[in-house]
Amino acid sequence: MKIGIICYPTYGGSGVVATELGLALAERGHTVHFFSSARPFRLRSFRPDVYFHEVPVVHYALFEHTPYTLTLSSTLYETVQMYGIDVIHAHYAIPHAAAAYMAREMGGGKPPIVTTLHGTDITLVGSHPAYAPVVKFTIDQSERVTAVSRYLAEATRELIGVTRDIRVIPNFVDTEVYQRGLCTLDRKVFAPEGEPIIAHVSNMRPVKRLGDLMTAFIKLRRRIKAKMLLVGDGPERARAEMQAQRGGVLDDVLFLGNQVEIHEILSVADVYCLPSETESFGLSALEAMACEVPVVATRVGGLPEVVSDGECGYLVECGHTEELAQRLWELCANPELRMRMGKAARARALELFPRDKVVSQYESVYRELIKG
Ligand code: GMT
Repeated sequence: MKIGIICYPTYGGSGVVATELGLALAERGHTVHFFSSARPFRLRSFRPDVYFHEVPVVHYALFEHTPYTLTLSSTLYETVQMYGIDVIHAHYAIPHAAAAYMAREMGGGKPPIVTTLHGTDITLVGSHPAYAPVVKFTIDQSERVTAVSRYLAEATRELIGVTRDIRVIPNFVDTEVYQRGLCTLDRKVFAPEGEPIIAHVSNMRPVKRLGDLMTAFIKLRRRIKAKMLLVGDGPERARAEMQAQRGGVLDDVLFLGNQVEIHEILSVADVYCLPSETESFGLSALEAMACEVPVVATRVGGLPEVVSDGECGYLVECGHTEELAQRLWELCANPELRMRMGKAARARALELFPRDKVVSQYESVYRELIKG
């Protein structure tokens, strides 16, 4: 099959899932065309069956904001005509589903569209009255719609009033890459005295609640020596750095910025923490689980579908920093417990979210459409 994948190029779960899916499809013999404003960061090496189409951003004095949706629609349409793409897969509804719709209509109703909802395209941005009508319309107009968790499928019905069928296809992890045994990093670089290491990976937006993470870490440090690795960058980083400094823990918190080899960092971690306000899935938690790292996360959104409470980590109430600190302490202070939970976490990742099983589900969605 020839599959067109639209995604965001930057650090973020939807771009990661889209890129890893495309690469896995290419490995299975399909031809994949990626569409994005820049090369997706996980699309590193060359493959003859993987194309990347950079969507132009055309400025003009009259435009206060460049109409990216239009250039994406044109790029999609042209590429479909030229390469005979069989199906367009839009990752993240805004504005990708709208551009796919426009390209399909320009092409006389072809090719069919699969839209995958990732989370904030519904929960934070998509349900805003300024976007909701077009998000609902383009979801309704897609031939198939998938969501990364049961929670997100339900939220799409509740928040936007979508009534059509939404298939749940969870995110996945490549357990061959994300595994502890392959790590080449020396954990002493981060924790010279053998301190337990807590890791967090995010785009550091308010929804990730870095303030809660830092408050909990400051509380934890009063009880035990520990280090924290923060991977990623974003608007809340500076505030978190200040909080760490004021709390007297800056020496124990390492802000590593955006990183590509996340599995290396996760593999030296002892606990993963994701205290988000909302999280449709929590891909980074799954990646940590695959590396045998138990997770302490909030009981929100799709996280309970990923992290089983008391088995591969703990779920806590959002905003309860005392409970968060307590659970972090339990794992930091007890190597036997975190090892047992880490093993259970990897077993769950292998059982429920392995790459091949999930990629096959997407493949069968495409096949249904192409046959149809
Ligand atoms: O908000 C983010 O963290 C980025 C966003 C994205 O566009 O990648 O993440 C969403 O999609 C991921 C991949 O499906 C999910 O794992 C994240 O849980 C989801 N984020 C939220 O729901 C906040």
